[in-house]
This record gives sequence, structure tokens and C-alpha cells, in this order.
Amino acid sequence: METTHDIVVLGLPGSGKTTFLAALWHILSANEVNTKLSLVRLKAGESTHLNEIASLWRRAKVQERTLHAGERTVTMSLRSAGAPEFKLSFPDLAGESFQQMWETRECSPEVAASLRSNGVLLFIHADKIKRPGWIVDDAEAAEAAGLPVEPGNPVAWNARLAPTQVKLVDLLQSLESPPLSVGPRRVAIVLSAWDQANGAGMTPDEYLTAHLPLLRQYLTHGLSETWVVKLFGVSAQGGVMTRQASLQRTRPSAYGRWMFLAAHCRSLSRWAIP
Ligand SMILES: Nc1nc2c(ncn2[C@@H]2O[C@H](COP(=O)(O)OP(=O)(O)OP(=O)(O)O)[C@@H](O)[C@H]2O)c(=O)[nH]1
Ligand SMILES: [Mg+2]
Repeated sequence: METTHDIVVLGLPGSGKTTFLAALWHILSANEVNTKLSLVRLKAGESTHLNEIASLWRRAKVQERTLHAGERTVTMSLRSAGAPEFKLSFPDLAGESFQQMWETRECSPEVAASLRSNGVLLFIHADKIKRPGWIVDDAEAAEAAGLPVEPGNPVAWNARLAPTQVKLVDLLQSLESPPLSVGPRRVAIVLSAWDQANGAGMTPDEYLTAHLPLLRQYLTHGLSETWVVKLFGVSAQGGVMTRQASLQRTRPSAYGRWMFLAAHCRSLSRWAIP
């Protein structure tokens, strides 16, 4: 019988989830690169969404924000050389759903069902980490978010302004508590936009320790010992999208950068299929 590996892709808004899915779909469907995994079939009706996002990715266009209405689960049947066929199922969820879980402690039944998967890919945009801030920084952020700031008055606490690592630790805690707990899980922490971070010469683990120390500590000492956690740095896009990059990507000679992804996909696929 075909086995199913359900994987839920988590991440705050703009953490790189859709870009990764687009790149993964291109790699699996275009046969340009030798990959350990190959696509056997896709569930009917899902190729439209995947082809749309992969087409944007090929043209170096930034993905549209995933909205609640656009949430959909992608189920692919895959085969790894010599191994039996298996199903990989993951939803392209809106980061807003996870932001909302932190802010209001609520999520839709569909999101809750996805969150009961044993495999978790948690995306963090390596270059958009909101650190614990100074009051002056928080005032600036509040203004940018359209929240009233009056000189001389303290800025009211707002859940939306919390640091990235606080939101992510809370999200992981929710996954370990009823009604979302399912026992042991395999978690891949994916530092996306790694092209923007790897100039610092750090490994993903060192980067996490330097930039998200609370989360790093929580992964080691807070999570149940039955959880298996691995860290990855992934560049699904190869660099920041500019008009120039967009033009270059239309030329086949610019494909080299995409290959960067292939190596990461292979190690991630080894994680995905225990
Ligand atoms: N430099 C760089 N930027 C990236 C990479 N991957 C994604 N991004 C950028 O990160 C931003 C968010 O990417 P998305 O894939 O739309 O993020 P998402 O998690 O699907 O966001 P929501 O749909 O809002 O939840 C976009 O501006 C992307 O261009 C990467 O590998 N490198
Ligand atoms: Mg998205």
C-alpha cells in the first residue's frame, strides 16, 4: 500500500513558503536537474496552482501573498530511487493564519487539521527577523502598522509587534498542546532567503543561535524529547528579486543559480522521508 507522509508547511507571513513550493514543483516537473525524488502523479486539479506559482518563480517574479481563501493542500505521489511510491501532502497555507493563532489563539478547522501532520517544515525568512526592540524601534513599527502613537505616551502592547522568536516559540508550544498535539513529530527549521544570510559565514545553527536565541534554546530544551529537529538554510529564489534579476531569469544562461536549490532539496527530501 502507498504510504503517506503528511507535511505541514508553517511560517509567519512572508517567510518564503510559497516560493519554496514553486521551486520544488519546478524541480520535480521540469526534469532539468537530476533529483533523488521523482514525481509519479499529482492529485487532479492541483497543477493549476502549482503551475501558476512555478511560472512566476521561473520569471523571477515575487509570489502573491497567500490569502486565507487561496489555501490549498498539494498532494504529490513521489518515488525515491529504488524505494516504494509514497504520497507527500502539504498545504500552501497563508502566514496570516499563523499570525492569527498567535494574536487571537484561533485557527480554522482546516488549518487545525493540517497542523496535526507529523512532519513540520517551519519557515523563517533569515533576513526579516524582528528582534526584541528598543522602545523607539517599537514606536516606529507601530506607526508603520497604522497604530496610533502619541509623543510622550507609552506605546500600548500589541501582539502583532512581538518579536519573531516569541511568536514561533508560541506556535511550537501550541503544536505540543491539545487540541493540536499528536505525539512525536519531525521538524525541519528552514531558514529561507539563505542567500541573504550566508555571507555571515555561519551555519544555520550558528545563525539561529545569534539571531533567534530564545527559539534555539527552546528547540533543545523546551520541546519534547520525542521530537526530531533539523536545521536547514535554503535559498529557493537564489537572491533578491529586482527588475534586473527578473529580466535575467528569462534567459536560460541565468539558470545556474537555481541549482543552488537542488542540493538543498535533496537534503530536505532525506529529512522528509524517514
Ligand atoms: N532573497 C531571497 N528572498 C526570498 C527567497 N525566498 C522567498 N523570498 C522572498 O520572501 C518574500 C516572501 O516569500 P513568499 O514565498 O511569498 O512567502 P510566504 O511565506 O508564502 O508568505 P505568505 O503567503 O504571506 O504567508 C518574497 O518577497 C520573496 O521574494 C530566497 O530564497 N531569497
Ligand atoms: Mg504564500
